Amino acid sequence: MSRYNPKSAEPRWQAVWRERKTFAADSAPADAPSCYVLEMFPYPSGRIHMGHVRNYTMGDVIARYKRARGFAVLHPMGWDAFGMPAENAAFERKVHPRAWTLDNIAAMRAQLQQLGLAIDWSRELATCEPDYYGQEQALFLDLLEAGLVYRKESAVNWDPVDMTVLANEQVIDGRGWRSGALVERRKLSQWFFRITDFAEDLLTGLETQDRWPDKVKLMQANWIGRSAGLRFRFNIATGGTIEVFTTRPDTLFGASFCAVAADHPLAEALAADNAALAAFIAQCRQSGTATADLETAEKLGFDTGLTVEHPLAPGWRLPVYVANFVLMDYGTGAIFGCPAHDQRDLDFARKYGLPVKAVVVPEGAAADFAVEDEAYTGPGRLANSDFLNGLSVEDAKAAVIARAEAEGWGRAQTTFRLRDWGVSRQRYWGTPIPVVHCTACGVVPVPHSELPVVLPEDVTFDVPGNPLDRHPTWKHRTCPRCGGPAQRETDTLDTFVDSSWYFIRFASQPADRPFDRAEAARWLPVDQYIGGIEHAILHLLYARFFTRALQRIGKIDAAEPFAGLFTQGMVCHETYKALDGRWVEPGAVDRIEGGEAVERETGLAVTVGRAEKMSKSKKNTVDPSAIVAQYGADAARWFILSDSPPDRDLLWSDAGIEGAWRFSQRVWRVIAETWPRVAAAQPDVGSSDLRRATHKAIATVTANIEALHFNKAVAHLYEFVSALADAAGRGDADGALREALPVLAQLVAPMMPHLAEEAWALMGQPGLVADAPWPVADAALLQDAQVTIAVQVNGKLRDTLDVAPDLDRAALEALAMQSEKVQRLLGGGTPKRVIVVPNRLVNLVL
Ligand code: ANZ
Ligand code: ZN
Repeated sequence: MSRYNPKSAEPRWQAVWRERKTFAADSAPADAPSCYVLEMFPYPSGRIHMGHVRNYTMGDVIARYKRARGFAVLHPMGWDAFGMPAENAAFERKVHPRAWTLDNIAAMRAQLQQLGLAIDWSRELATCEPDYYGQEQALFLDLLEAGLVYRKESAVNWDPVDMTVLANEQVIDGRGWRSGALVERRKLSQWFFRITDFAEDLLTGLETQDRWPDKVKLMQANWIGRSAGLRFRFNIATGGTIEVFTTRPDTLFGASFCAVAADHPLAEALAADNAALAAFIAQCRQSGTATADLETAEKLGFDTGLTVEHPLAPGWRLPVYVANFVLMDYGTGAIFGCPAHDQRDLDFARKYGLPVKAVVVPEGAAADFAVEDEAYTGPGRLANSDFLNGLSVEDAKAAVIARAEAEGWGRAQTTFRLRDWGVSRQRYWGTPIPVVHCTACGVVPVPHSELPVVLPEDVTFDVPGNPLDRHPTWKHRTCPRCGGPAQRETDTLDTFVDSSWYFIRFASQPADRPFDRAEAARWLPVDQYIGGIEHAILHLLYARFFTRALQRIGKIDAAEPFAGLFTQGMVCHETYKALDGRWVEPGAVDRIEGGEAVERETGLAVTVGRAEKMSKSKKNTVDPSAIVAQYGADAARWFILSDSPPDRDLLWSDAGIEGAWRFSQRVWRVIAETWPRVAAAQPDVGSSDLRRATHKAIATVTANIEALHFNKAVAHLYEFVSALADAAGRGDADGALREALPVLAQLVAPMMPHLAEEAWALMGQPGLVADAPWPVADAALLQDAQVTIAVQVNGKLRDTLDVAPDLDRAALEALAMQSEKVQRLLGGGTPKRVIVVPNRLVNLVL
């Protein structure tokens, strides 16, 4: 009995593909239509995990399938190589971030190559290399020149002991991760991308993304957060005005206070001669910068003693507070509070004893409808509201806006929740921002001819802070404009900038510019992008912004970078816990008789916990390389595609991978053992069952790969192989088997590419299976030989008929009437009516 040995076959075929440059994107004929298949590039953490295997295998199936369909396929790989973990490693293990990163890349590249991915490795890139980040600096300068990059003061997390800025993940329970000191909010001058300029575009653009999951589009829309409302002025009783923004102008008669942000200019001005207010503002600044913190924090206010006049009711005055829940960077940084119809305002009003007056009454509620501890935010009719009484919420909004515009104290305005993108990071391991600060000229861009601004290698991590800032020489240089002394910007770019354009750089990698426009036009947008749902908001939004910004400055044609998006589910595994509470990794657990689980080393029982996402903390991970070593890459690929729909979680199990391995051997056996007998057979041109099964397999696998239903494609291949094994075992149908076996190799090739090549070669088929055109199903053979017709009497199933397809109504009715069961129910009578659905059913109504 012949056995397939992945250990020798897999590296052998990988070498063949590599030597022949099989998967080079430009190896296709020039007139081939293009297809760009991309999986989110990995962060080089050190080793690949099963989530990577799932992600890259799915992309690989599409890439290989599209190649077989005659597309020129771009399927590249690279490394999202900047970021904090490398600096942490430098601090903890005294290894340079660059060395750590490059070692990790080498290790992970070797692991990915073991999987036999159809990748054009000639286009590999790492964002930490000057030839990548130097081009990113060029793009930064272009955006700066176009006014899409600017500098402004913005809050950061400041560690007062280590005297350094902290990333959000370095703030643990409000304290610095190294010093343990309470973190403060500080203002620093930082760089921003003007993403808000594109807010409306980014929102409406979602409507054209018809191959994106709805949930991702919804998350993006919520993040952009478009609000229509009224912007208007309150007059301060003692002079001056406060501008507020509201989405509920209809509730203006329910107002009971006005509030400004702690950072509002009015608050700052009042604090100058009010120590208590200054202390309150300082207290507000103590809390973290994250919006989530602000949402959940207790609502606090400070009564300024000022009052403002109600714009619709002369003589009515509202108190003015400084409040911690009003944000300076949304709307105008000031609000009016209507406690009855906004929960935050209600909490605030209850705390400070302010009036709560309901002005929107729900349909059917009593006229004296009142709000207690839950604000009413639903629809209804206006009450207690002068000229608005009786109007619906929407009509009342329009009425107030019309009045404000007519009287000149306000105007309709649309606001977005989306903020400009702060890209400054006070870190070493990132793209240096290519500007210098000159005492005479201010901010001066580094001339393009001097790019890349390269990171210095000789840096230390033994003290806190940004190594670029304390490097003895790096930041000192002369001003490109006046030649005087100047200092380099020591902030580096957020690593999300690196991942906002890598897919464009994959399409072409000229040395002298970020990309070639024609090549970008040829490949973009990405036809199929695949990655985790955790990137549904920021990464995708930033990439969409970047593409639009480049389009606006005339550098690229596409507006949307990713035409198709797929978010894959997670890979899960059971968890195991020893009696002493330690997590035990799956590889150290044995199943003994009776199914009980024990720790191999100690022989002691372990508790089997429910399946959870594979994670280091619970030790329920399985190392892809160990799986490849034991079962081969093809079995791993097959299993990871087989068990669940690709957007759902997948449960990894020993039984599953073993089943996949057995199936790979079965495919091999049916080909290796049957081919010698049938190779010389006369091809069957009839319509035998096996020929029908073969063409049905082609059609089903094709349709399921197209729809990204990989698990269904796999399920059908199990069936097909069973049919082949049966026919082979019977020793007949040689002509049909001769046709079917090479088709089988082709259909499994996207999932099990090495086995498919080995089988293809064994059958003496021309060239590589990777290069063979995808098989085409013969439509005539797809028609079922028979269809099953349901025979109903008064809608109840009474009998079935197996008949030739496409019989006409009269024939079906006649056959149904002949049914014994029907005759018995008819008792000699005739039905009142007969309903016939061809190929499906006959219903006799008595
Ligand atoms: C009065 C009002 C009455 C409001 C009411 C709501 C309900 P969205 O929908 O998210 O855009 N707001 C405006 N600027 C703010 C700021 N800088 N910080 C905190 N809150 C601010 O939210 C718009 C609403 O959030 C606005 O409408 C305003 O409160 C508040 F029954 O105005 B509203
Ligand atoms: Zn200068």
